[in-house]
Amino acid sequence: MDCIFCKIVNREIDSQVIYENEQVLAFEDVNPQAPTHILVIPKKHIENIHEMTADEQQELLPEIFQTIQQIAEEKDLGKGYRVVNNCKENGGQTVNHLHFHLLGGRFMQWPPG
Ligand code: D5M
Repeated sequence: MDCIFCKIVNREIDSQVIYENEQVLAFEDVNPQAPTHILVIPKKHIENIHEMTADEQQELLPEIFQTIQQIAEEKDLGKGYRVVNNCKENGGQTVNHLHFHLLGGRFMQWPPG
């Protein structure tokens, strides 16, 4: 499968890994949109949040959100941050491996474009 994030998981291409455990990987976004911009992904290839089974949700979403909380602590994002998931084409998803953007270190505008 030709998935860039699977290649990052398998260390076939380089990335700046922030955290990893058995199920989850967090790494720096290559095109940062904020002073802190980290992607948190399941290691397992799941296309997007809409394709997650109920079992995958139960197993992986707590891990992903605990990882986000932990990184936010480590990155000193006590003033707040934004978590973004883009789902499929109209959601602005460009990499078809489920990922959550953790953005922080500046004030976030609303609504998004
Ligand atoms: O976001 C996909 C995100 O993935 C986008 O912010 C760039 C990032 N990206 C793409 N390739 C890489 C590599 N190789 N390393 C780190 N980050 C990467 P989306 O929500 O799908 O639009």
